[in-house]
Amino acid sequence: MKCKPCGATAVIDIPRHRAAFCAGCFSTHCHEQVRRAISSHRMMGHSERILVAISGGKDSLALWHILVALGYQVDGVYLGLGIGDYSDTSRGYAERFAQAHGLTLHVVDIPTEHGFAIPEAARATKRVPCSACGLSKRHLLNRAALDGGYDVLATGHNLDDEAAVLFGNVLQWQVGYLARQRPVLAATDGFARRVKPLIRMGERETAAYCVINRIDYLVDECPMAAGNKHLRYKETLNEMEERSPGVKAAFYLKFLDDMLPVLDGVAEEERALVGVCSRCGAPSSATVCAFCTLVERVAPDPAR
Ligand code: Q46
Ligand code: ZN
Repeated sequence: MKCKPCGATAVIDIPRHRAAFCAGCFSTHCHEQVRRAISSHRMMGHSERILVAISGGKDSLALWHILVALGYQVDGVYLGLGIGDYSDTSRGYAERFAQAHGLTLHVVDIPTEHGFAIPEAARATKRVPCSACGLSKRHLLNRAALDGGYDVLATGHNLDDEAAVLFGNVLQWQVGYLARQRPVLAATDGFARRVKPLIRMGERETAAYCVINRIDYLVDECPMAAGNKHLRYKETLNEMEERSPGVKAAFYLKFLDDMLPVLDGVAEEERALVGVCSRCGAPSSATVCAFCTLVERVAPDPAR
């Protein structure tokens, strides 16, 4: 197997691109995929301050590494979820990466700062952990970006993640969710701009990028992920991809090109509904936002 760009011995093949790459050309290829995603969706500029959400896993660390290599000014933020050893270990990977590369990492620890851990929130709300986790992440990462004066919040959602979410949204015809499933969500009152620069890279590619670039990442999946329906959608899409390489990228990337423009009007309507949370001032269509409602339920403030 020969590297397509340079002819050296290849270390990885990417059937969807009908190409194999040596280590050096693979890193260049990944940088190019991210550069293309950023420029074709006008995600951000080099003069802007970027905050990247870091979990300690392969996607977020690869993203941080690539954005720095592409010359962006990027700090990281790690969110402590209080998921036992998993959280302690993942924080260690995030901190070691930041230290080794001389980068700034902010840490927001939910148990210390908000008085609850994600497993408790799941028990109290009687919903799957990812539900309380997802809403806490959205709220707290956005707040970290706004409070830190960043222009952009970048997350490590990759092609597999986005294709799985799209698959779920299509199965249920969740038109509102489909309209908001964008690689860039523009800044609005109370929301930092959110971008997903890894939409052109699959998770096998982010893992290979980390190995090739000696980025130590947490391999273990979150113990609370069991039963997550997106994992099942990923398996289904992977089976299809094995038989027809490229089908996953076509499903998602063609949605961006051909379907999202049709849904522009729906996105506007959803945005027009937003008001402000009476407790924390975050955008919310209810009097009290979903995060403040969760905190109230799991860790009520005795003074209130
Ligand atoms: S961290 Fe949180 Fe994920 Fe764990 S509880 Fe679910 S959403 S699986 S990316
Ligand atoms: Zn609130």
